[in-house]
Amino acid sequence: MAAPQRSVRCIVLTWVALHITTTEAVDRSNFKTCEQSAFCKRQRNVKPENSPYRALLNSLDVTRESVKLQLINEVNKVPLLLEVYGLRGNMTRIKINELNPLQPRYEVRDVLVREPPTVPLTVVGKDEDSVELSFENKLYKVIITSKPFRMDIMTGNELLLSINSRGLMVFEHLRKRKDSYTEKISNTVGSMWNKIKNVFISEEKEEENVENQEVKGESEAADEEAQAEKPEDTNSQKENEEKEDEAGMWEETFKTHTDSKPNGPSSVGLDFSLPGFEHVYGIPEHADNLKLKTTEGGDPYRLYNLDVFQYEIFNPMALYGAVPLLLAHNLRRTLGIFWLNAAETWVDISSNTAGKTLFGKMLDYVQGANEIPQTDVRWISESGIIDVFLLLGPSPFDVFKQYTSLTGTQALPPLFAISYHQCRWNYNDEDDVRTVDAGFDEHDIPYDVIWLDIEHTDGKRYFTWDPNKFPNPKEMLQNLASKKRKMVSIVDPHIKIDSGYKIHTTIQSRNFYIKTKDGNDYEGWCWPGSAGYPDFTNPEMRSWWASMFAYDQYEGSMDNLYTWNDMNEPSVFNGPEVTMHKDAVHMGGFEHRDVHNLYALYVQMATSDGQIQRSGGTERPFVLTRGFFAGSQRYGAVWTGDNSAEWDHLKVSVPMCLSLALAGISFCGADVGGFFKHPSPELLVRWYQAGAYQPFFRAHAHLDTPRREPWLFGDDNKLIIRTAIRERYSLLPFWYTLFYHAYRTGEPVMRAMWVQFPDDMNTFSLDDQYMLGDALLVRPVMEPSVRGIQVYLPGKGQVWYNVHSHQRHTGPQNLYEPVTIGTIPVYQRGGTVIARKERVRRSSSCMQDDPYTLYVALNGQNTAQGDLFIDDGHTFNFEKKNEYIYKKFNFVNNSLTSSTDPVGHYKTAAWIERIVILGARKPATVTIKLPDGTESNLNFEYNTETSVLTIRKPAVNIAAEWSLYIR
Ligand code: NBV
Repeated sequence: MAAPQRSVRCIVLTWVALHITTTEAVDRSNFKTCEQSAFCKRQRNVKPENSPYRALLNSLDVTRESVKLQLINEVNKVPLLLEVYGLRGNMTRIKINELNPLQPRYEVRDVLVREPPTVPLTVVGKDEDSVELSFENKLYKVIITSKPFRMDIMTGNELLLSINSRGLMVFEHLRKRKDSYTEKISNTVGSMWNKIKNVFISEEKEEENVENQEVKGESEAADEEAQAEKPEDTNSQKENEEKEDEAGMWEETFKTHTDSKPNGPSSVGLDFSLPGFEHVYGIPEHADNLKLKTTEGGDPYRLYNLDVFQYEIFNPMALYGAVPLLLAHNLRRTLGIFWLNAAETWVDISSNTAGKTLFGKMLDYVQGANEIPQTDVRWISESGIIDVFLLLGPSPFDVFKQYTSLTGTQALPPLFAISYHQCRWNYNDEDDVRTVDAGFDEHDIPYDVIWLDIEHTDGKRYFTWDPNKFPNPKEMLQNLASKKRKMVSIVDPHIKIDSGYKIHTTIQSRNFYIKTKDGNDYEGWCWPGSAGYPDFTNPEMRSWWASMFAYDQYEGSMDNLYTWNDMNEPSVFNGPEVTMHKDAVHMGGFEHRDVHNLYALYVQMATSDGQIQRSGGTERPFVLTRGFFAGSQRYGAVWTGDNSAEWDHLKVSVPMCLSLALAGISFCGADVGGFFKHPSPELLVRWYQAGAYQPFFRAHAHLDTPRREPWLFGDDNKLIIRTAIRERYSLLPFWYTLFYHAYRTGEPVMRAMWVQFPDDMNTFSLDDQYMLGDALLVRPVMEPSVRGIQVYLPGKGQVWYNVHSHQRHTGPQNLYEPVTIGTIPVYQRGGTVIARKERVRRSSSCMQDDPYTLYVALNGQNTAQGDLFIDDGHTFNFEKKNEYIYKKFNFVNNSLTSSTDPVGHYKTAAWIERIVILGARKPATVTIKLPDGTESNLNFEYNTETSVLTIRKPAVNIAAEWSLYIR
């Protein structure tokens, strides 16, 4: 590898310095618009019209597993292969690839948890222009129309979704560059060479003919049909040839970077029409509202993992992660489109009702204009194949189940990981760590984890410690362990090129680095200066990386040290759009272009495997990642990156995490307080209150900001922050149970309101309030100096209780809730039971055996149900040895019953110290009956004003079965 030149080094360091200190917003010009991205522009220039693609019905090949047939582009005659699969659980998969690509096109690996089980597809009808397939006991029909090619998915007589109905499908086939000789030659020598040039051209054409004939042999059905209709005149061919010369097809320059594109154009695009749908969601990560907007007249939503410095909010620009899953919802059903492609992707959304006011829509309705609302979605990716899963619901929870059956569910985090985390860039040295840790005890604020950012390393060499600032890491970790606390250290994937650094020399000698197009180790600039980037797509590389987390490899590490993967988009300071050159080469010869959005997932996968392995497979890992892709939920948590200490950034954290949750990633949070800039005390307080009710709860701050530990903002503010953090701790049993469900069934922890109230249109666009599970409605205060907030309480006749005042409200209503700086508006839904631990201690592990309080919130029918999951909080024993307790609580007929799943067995000393019943009537007696028949009276208090019944000391072990009678 060449040594970096001094001048280059200076430029980059200045660049980095500017980025660290500036307070300006994002420099948009660093990032491409669709117009500046050649493939996006090419694809978007194709306007709705008759599609040139035709399905060759003669080539239909039906097996038990799939239906295959060929498609032909009538213009260029390149044959494609269409595969349709019926998948178990109301899904279908559609794959389109070239029938005979010049070289294999990349197909995404390691995202699907297994080859999805199929159900038989049967041909139920066929004529010369269409074929009709059905699956799932004829519940769904797929109609493939030949000319032009389109597909329609129906259930009964209802059209659910159409594909290529707007004729926007574009599949750029791989080809040889036709003008490579001609350009070079004619530029240099001139007309004399034209003769030779012609010779080359005819030779090339001949070669091509030979190749085409080979294709013919392999795909007779396609070719016969295609040849039969080959147009006499060559106008369309000419058009096509002209397109092959378009700028940006074989080379593309953005700012100072040139993408060599040795494989030429290779993009794929397809349109989907969703009749009857006006609301679409998902495709994180964007700093935008929950409900996706139409993109006509602007840029499409972009999915390309990027390190965007000081990102702007409420726009469709790409951010650190990408999940190509879009959900559509209406009053009757929810659908999902999962576009499995890891290349740069753009998503255009249009709608026939966009821009119409509610009044306009009503007028249409009254006047019987009767235009069915429709949303159209167009996906465009730079390379790979078309591989799309249609998740047919019909309920939101069905879609979650379908999606997570493909990509996996949220890993169950260790309990400490859903507690409070204290981070900053940087805690400077061991003394600093000790002082901050002691500060939490002194101020009686619980916390579980203190974090070390890049400055803790020896010169940004990950897996090492700065010998002066952190000379005794084990002692430091031991001190934290004595308080049952943990630490997280940062391990980024850019590796300092330094012949004295073992991690680098091993990666280099094992040939594990990503390569440049010329076959050298790819080198980019990042925190350590010149850095190599391990090829995490290589399973051998990943397993070696995992082995680096062994206690004897990562010196100074202990079992209470966990990991943070930052900059894994990957971030390359001197690369195009601050990331890796697309023509860099990975294992198997695939270009970075093909796998870009997968890189971060692989980094987190290898890191989390490393943590599992170091414990011999017993301990659950915790890894935080900034970049992500579909499936990242299997490896840990995600945060929303470098936000700012601004009210709008606090606000956008809610839809950002809600979108991630819709796309399978429940473990999400935003830097509490905002990363850049310094928050006002009010903003900080509000952020803690909001963060306490988001799945990943971590305060973090930029190197240049003043210190922000919770006690530095005056006593009053400290107490409010403390209350918010303590509220989080008391609700940990509830959070943990929600995560257990996410792990088991794929349902999100933090839920968009419409997920829980799918038939209430008023919830469809809400993104300043949300549900935790089905029980708590949270509406954080995210505006400065307000005395009250507006909250929508949905559900006809649905009862809601303010969790602090226990005031009862009935939905649906828009409630005005007066607030003070201490208020966090949270409501428990009538009909639910949640468990809390109300003796908050210094960390979650200290509370392991503490007693529980059950909160039973009665609905209008005086019933309620809830559950609770308990295990040791950190091992896989719940899974491997059934060492868990799973409880169900059921309140009906004035009696509360606690039953236990008979499979689980786990011993705990924790007991129930209180049962609080919201919305109760005043009883004469309360008794508890145990399975052995003993019945005893319990003490209780009744508050007539709030209708709250508090039953003291049932004093039964949480695992026990019992019934409580209120008479
Ligand atoms: O490692 C330093 C920071 C980190 O604190 C932050 O959380 C990451 O998102 N990192 C980005 C790199 C530099 C940001 C300017």
